[in-house]
Amino acid sequence: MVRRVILVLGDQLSPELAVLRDGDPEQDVVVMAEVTDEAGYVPHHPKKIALIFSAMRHFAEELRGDGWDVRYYRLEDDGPKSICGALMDVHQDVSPEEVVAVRPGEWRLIEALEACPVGVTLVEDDRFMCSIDRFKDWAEGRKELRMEWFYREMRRETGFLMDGKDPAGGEWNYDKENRKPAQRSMLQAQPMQFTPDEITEEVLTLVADRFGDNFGSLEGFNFGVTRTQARRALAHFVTSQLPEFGDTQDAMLLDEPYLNHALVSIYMNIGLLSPREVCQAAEDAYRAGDVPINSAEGFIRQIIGWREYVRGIYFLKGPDYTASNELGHSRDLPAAYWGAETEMNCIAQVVAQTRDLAYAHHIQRLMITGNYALLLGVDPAQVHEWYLSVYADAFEWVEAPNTIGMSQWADGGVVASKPYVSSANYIKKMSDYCDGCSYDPDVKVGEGACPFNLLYWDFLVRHRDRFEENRRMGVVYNAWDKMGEEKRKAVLEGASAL
Ligand code: FAD
Ligand code: DLZ
Ligand code: SF4
Repeated sequence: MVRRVILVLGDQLSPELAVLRDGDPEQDVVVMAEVTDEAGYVPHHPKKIALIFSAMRHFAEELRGDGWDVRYYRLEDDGPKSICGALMDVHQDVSPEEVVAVRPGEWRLIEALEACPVGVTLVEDDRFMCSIDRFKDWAEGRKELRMEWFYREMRRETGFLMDGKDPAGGEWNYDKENRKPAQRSMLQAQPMQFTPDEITEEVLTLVADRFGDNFGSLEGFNFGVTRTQARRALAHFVTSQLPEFGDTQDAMLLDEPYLNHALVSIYMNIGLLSPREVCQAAEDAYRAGDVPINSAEGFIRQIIGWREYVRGIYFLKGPDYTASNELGHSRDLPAAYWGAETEMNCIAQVVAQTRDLAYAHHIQRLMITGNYALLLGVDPAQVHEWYLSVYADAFEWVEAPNTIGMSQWADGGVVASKPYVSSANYIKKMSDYCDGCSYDPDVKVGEGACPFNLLYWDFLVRHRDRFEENRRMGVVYNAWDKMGEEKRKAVLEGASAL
C-alpha cells in the first residue's frame, strides 16, 4: 500500500522540502517529471532547461540513494505532457491515499495542480524565511510597501547581522557605499565553473535536439547541478568575491559578465542552496573579519530583503499581477533583445552575455535592458516574457515583481516609488560600455545622440501628469523646463524619429 505520492518539481530540489521531510521512503512514492508543458510555456533559454533537467536527474539519484522509490519521467521517453498527467499516471499505478506537493512558485502551475483530477494537497514552501501569510500581515493597512521597512523586520526576525537589538556596524543599510563606478582593479575572481558529467552531457544532447531553436547558446554549459557543487560555488564566492561585492555591486564592465556577483540565484531558486545557508556563510565571513560590513550587509539584504519581499508581492497581488500595464505601454520588444544587430553597445553587451550565459547581473537587467524597454514604452507583458525566458534563474514569483514592478513600473508604483529610468549619463558613469559605441553619451540631440538621452526626456514628457508631483522627480522636470524651446523640440523630434 502506498500512503502518499509526493510531487517534487524542478525548482524544489531540496532534501529539506516540507513534503520530503514529512515523508517516509517506506510508504511513499516520489514523482518527478520532465514535461513539455513546463519546458515550453515560454521559450526558455536552453541552458536554463539543461540546468533544471540535469539537477532534477541528479537529485532523483540522490533520493534513490536515500531509499526513496522515485518515478522519474524523462522528456525523451515522450510520456505525460504535463505535471498533472504524470501524477495521474502514477496515481493509477499505485492508488495512494493522498497526493501532496509544496505549493509551486507560479500561479499558472498552482491552478493546474488545483484542477488536477487526482486531488493534490498543497503545503507551504517553508524554504523561504517569510511565509505568504506573514507577508500579508506585514502589508496589511500600509499605504506603501517599501522594501526597506520589510527588510528591517526580517533582520530582527532572522537575527542576521544583528548585535542584540542593533544592526551590526550601526547602520541598517550601507547602500551609499555600494555605488562605485566601474574600475577593472575592483575585479577579484570569476564564479566557480563545473565540467559537465555524463548525466549533464546526456541532458545537453536532449536539450540541443528539442530546444536548440530557442534563443540562447548551450555552448560552454558550466553550472553546478548538485548540492555539493552549489556549496562549493558558494564557498568560493564568499572567500574570493564577497569582500569586494559591495564596491562593484552597481558597476558594469565590457566583457565582464559577473564582476563580483555571486551567481547563486540559479542554485537557490531550484533548491540546491537554501537562502539561510547562503546568508549564514556571508555572516560568518563578516564575523571572522574577512568581509567588510558594506559587502556583507549589501549581499544579505538582497536575499532576506529583496528576494523575500518580491515573493511576498507576487503572492499578495495575485494571478493578474503579470497583466499590469499602468503606463499603457504597447510597443513590441525590439528584435535586438532576441539577438538582432544593434549599434547600441550597452544593449549589445548585455544581450550577448544573456544569449551565451543565461545570466546578467542586476544592474544590467535593471538599467540597461529594463531601462531601455521602459523608455521605449514596450508592452510590459512582452518584457515579462523575455525576462522569464532568457535567464537561468527565472521563475515567475521572483521575475514578475522585478520586471512588472521594479523595472517597468507597470504595477503603478507598488514595488518602485519612482520609475527606474536614466539617460546615458548613468550608463557612462557606471560602466565603460560607451567607450567605442557608435553613439555618444554626451550628445543629447542631433547626429550621434545616444538613444537613452532622447528617450529619457520623451518618457518624462509623455508621463508628465503622472510623475510631475513625485517629490523625487520634480528636479528633472525643472531641468526640462529650463531647457531652451528649440532644444526641447529637437529632443522630442529625435525621439519620435527613433
Ligand atoms: P547577486 O548580485 O550576487 O545577489 C545575491 C542574491 O540576492 C541573488 O542570487 C538573488 O537571490 C538575490 N537578489 C538580488 N537582487 C534581487 C532582486 N531584485 N529580487 C530578488 N532577489 C534578488 N532574480 C531572480 O532570481 N530571478 C529572476 O527571474 C530575476 N529577474 C529579474 C528581472 C529584472 C527586470 C530585474 C531588474 C531583476 C531580476 N532579478 C531576478 C533580480 C536580480 O537581478 C538577480 O537575482 C541577480 O542578478 C542574480 O544574480 P546573482 O546571484 O549573481 O546575484
Ligand atoms: C522551468 C521548468 C522547466 C523548464 N521544466 C520543468 C519540468 O520539466 N518539470 C518540472 O517539474 N519543472 C520544470 N520547470 C519549473 C516549473 O516550470 C515551474 O517554474 C516551477 O515549478 C514553479 O515553481
Ligand atoms: Fe549605450 Fe548610449 Fe552608451 Fe552607447 S552611448 S553604450 S547606446 S548609453
